[in-house]
Amino acid sequence: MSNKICELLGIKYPIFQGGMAWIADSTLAASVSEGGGLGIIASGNAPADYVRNEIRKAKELTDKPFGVNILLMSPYAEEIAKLVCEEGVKVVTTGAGNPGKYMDMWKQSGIKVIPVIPSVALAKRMERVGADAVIAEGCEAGGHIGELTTMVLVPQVVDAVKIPVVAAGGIGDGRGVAAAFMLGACGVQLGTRFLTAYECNIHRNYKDKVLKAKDTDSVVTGRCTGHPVRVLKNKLAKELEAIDRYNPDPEKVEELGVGSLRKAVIDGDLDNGSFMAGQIAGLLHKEQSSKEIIEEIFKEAEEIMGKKFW
Ligand code: TUI
Repeated sequence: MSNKICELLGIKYPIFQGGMAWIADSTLAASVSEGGGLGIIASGNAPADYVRNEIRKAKELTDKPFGVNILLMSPYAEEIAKLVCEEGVKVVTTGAGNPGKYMDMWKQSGIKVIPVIPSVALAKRMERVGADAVIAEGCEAGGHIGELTTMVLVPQVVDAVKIPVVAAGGIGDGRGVAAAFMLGACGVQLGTRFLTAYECNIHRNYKDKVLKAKDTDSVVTGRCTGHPVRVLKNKLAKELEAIDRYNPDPEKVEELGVGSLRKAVIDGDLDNGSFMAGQIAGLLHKEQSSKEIIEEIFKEAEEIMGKKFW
């Protein structure tokens, strides 16, 4: 059976690995692409040279398609937007903003553009300016999130646009994938599940924190800044939560947040790190290779659906 996302991108399974800042490097992205999904290198707030190097490393590791995620609030977004054209990247996903101003340049370079959107209005705008598909991300997701849950966002976006919709947020296994397809999505993006991949080079403390998390262990911080972020609970998250609740102070939140993702990913600093993860972390208890993750998920989804639907 044909699937619009698989056809659009030339991949085996309609699954993307989320472009997680500081986390999704060429090793993780290439492992997902080799496993039949779409691996995505995160540019986060990194300079263009870092991203160029990761793109070149990924090309050495796989000849399958992979993508680059551009965080639109990065100071290097403009430079990286040009770099993906120079490097012949096949797919760009975007986060935390409106990529409208880069759209023509990317389309002229033959790049498939798939923005992450948290609302129907932005999905429609993205379709109008030429997006090839959209990723509708619900607030169950880790990291920077919108207001709506995946369950309500996905079907409303599906009804509002003609381009394919990829569902993200709260999906961790074959049941979640089957549910996303029932809502009308024709692909999925998973971040948190790939944190448990052997090929995911995060600090041991980060991986263990995800593997040990239970259903209620994440919290949304930074609401007062206008950029709410879902993280696993720890000392820093409690401090940030208290600021939001009792004494909203965006500058204080920014100050505490600076470098905190690095502290989690590189240093494994359990008190002061920002351990971004989605609500589905509570479901995850084992490490696997990216290929095993993808194959297990689609075997389970196929069993539930009673047929191959991709
Ligand atoms: O971007 C993400 N997730 C992220 S980015 C990130 S790095 C970061 N670190 C600290 C503070 C904030 C971010 C960690 N996780 N997901 C995609 C996503 N995009 N979620 C929400 C949005 C979004 C929000 C508003 C997309 C577009 C948008 O548009 C506003 C507008 O301009 O209309």
